[in-house]
Amino acid sequence: MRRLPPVLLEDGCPRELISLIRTVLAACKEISFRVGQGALSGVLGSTLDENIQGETQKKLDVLTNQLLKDILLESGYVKAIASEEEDFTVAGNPDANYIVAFDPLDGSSNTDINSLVGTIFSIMAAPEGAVPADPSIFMQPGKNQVAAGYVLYGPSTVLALTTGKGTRFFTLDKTHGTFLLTQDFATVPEETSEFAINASNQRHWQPAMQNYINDLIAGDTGPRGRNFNMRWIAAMVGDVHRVLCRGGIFTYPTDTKDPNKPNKLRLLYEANPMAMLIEQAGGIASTGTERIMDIQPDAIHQRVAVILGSKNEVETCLSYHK
Ligand code: AFP
Repeated sequence: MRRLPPVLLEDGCPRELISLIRTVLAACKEISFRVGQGALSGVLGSTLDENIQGETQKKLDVLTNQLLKDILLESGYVKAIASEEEDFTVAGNPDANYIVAFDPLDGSSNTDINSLVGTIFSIMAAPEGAVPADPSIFMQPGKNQVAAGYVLYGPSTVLALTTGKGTRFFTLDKTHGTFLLTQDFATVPEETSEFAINASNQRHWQPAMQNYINDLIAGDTGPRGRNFNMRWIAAMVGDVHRVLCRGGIFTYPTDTKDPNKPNKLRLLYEANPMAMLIEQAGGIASTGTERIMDIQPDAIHQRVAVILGSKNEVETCLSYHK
């Protein structure tokens, strides 16, 4: 089985970018071990702190953020980092060419029930002459990403990675500490009968999403004329992995539950990297009104509506929004 560096070299991926990806993965291997230790290493449960977004931090949120931050900044490959768990961007090496945005442990509330969690990352080139301490270097649309991926800590530890030449899966060989290529060029099936949404928010959705989901639930008695199945992992990384493996539509739409927070998922380190992985596998990623990767960000922790997955089903969902 082929290892990660040669696969990326064959793609013509710059050596510096490969080294940066390997640096991210070094931290992820450590995270995989820590998550796997669970209650044995005393890392489950919450801290007494909240992050800038008002969410209670899990102990593993703090630990995984520190691991990624330390290893990335020490590597010298990054000009700056942005993280879900950091209030502001953190400056790195002024001579480095890349910036990394990450969610160190997506779905961290799942750690307490031994369910799926993962690390999501997005890599972009730093603008020429940019100063590491300037947060505006992250204000680039997702289409500028040079690499994006996630590491899913499940029964096996799986990396989904794209450098713009398709989406691939690698599985961590835990005996040798190496990510091995286990699927070249993942493809999201165009058709699906599976959807993922937190249906408890239904009464807060906008009419377009209400109508779309009602029609899915009506199944063969409704306008779609066939039955649909629902799944919800409560960790985007797990839901997107399922969509990449066997198709589906995943959405976290705009809602009116909290007027100060109409959208849940973060653009820079959740929506953008997942959008790139999905598009590179033949799927679609939209907010309902525009392509996610076309959005010009204006804040590090900006949130967006997300509708992604199988091409035909996402297009059907978008037709309700017109
Ligand atoms: P955390 O990373 O803070 O655990 O949040 C996970 C998440 O942002 C995303 O991964 C899930 O799809 C979504 O939240 C789950 O939200 P619900 O609480 O509505 O199920």
